[in-house]
Amino acid sequence: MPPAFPLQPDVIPPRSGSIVILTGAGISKESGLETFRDAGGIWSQVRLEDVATPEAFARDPVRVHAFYNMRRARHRTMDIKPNAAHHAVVKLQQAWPGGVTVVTQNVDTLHDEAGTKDLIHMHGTYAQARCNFCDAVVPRLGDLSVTDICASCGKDKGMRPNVVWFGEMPLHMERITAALRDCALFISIGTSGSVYPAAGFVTMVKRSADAHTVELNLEPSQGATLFAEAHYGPATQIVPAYVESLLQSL
Ligand code: BJW
Repeated sequence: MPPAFPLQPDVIPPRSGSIVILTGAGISKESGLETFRDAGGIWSQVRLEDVATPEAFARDPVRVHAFYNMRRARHRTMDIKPNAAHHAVVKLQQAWPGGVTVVTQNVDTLHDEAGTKDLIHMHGTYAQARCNFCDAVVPRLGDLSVTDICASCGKDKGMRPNVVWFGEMPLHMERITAALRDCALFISIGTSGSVYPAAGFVTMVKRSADAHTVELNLEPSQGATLFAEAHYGPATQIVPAYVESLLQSL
């Protein structure tokens, strides 16, 4: 089916060139999940200092668990499913000869559910729990609580969502840096470009690789001027359209 939203890319990378896609909360918005910094978003409802730092967890773990239990339950019970943008990313990955690595800042599991391969959850996922004492990671789809006991080390009070909070080191940075260093095309989808190190990837790519850079977003992000090309509109329209236009070049 032709894309409902035709779109002409400025530059088509060589078919043997690899692609890195960075995604943020905007790609999951039309699936029914909230973004952080848009009007009415998560950070307008709760202070990040109260729920998204290791200090917050040390001070009030019950509150932090309630925040993530609520988001996990919303995903589970509100029939949240991957949308056309998540599926378009998979389509590109299946067809692009040079390979596509997907780096997501999102802690939801919509890319996984869409069938994305070579997927890096740089901020972890709320579908896993991690022990603060021994670092054991286990799947967790239901609620977490301070009374949970780690199956590996047997301690209580240490199980936390396996997500990266402010002040913590994002995950898999070596793998991400290697993918960015080699890529021919960097595509940023639905992220405000306000949280580092992800916000700096576009600059890293321009410095280390002779890569083309594209922003796909509802509106210009904080880092919009850093990108060579941009297309604006809802992710469910512009991502499938952009992917179709790349695939037509093959
Ligand atoms: C649509 C759409 C639609 C809407 N279609 N688009 C001072 C200067 C520089 C850096 C720092 C500083 N002080 C502290 C730092 C470091 C700090 C940081 O960046 N702070 C900034 C706030 C300044 N970063 C860290 O602490 C990170 N760690 C770190 O830096 O370690 C040291 C290190 C050193 C060297 C190398 C590597 C590391 C850790 C950051 C952890 C972020 N954690 C969170 C919470 C995770 C768990 C959870 O989800 O609860 O991650 S914060 C939150 O922001 C979440 C997100 O992943 C992240 C990014 O948000 P995102 O995805 O961009 O969402 P929004 O809401 O901001 O934007 C949505 C976008 O979608 C918008 O643009 C919309 O327009 C668009 N949109 N609808 C298309 N339908």
